[in-house]
Amino acid sequence: MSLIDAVCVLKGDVTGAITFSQQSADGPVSIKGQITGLTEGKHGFHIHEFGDNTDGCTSAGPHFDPFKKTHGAPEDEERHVGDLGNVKAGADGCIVDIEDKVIKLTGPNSIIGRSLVVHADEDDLGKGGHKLSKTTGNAGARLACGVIGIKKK
Ligand SMILES: [Cu+2]
Ligand SMILES: [Zn+2]
Repeated sequence: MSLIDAVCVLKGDVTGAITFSQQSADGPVSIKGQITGLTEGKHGFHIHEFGDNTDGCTSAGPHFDPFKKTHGAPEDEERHVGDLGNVKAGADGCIVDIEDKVIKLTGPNSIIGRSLVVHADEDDLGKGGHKLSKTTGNAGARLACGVIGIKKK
């Protein structure tokens, strides 16, 4: 029995449904689901600051970054809270199965009410040397997004 579960329905050029589960107050969050329609390869996968889709995925704003860090990999000390790295799509689709220690479903790192975004390109995890590497990982267009809400029991 998890403490709290959240869910996000991704809509846009690709579609998907992703659930977030946190088992204990300080525990990691497990992120599971599927995305349909992605091209094969890696795609940036982030929590963005705003749960606002009034102007499509653009109004989701920048990466969720309450501590004013630079963009990085999920395992880096220096990362945005929202930096979940990449998901990887194969010929038969994309299964998401990630565990993250930084995002939470309660408290200051809570992602509830914010947006999940999947990108056209690979997130370079801040190490690509592009002018956007340190802010967005140069992950390209926002293919789909959705607001993260509390999941029905
Ligand atoms: Cu993003
Ligand atoms: Zn970031």
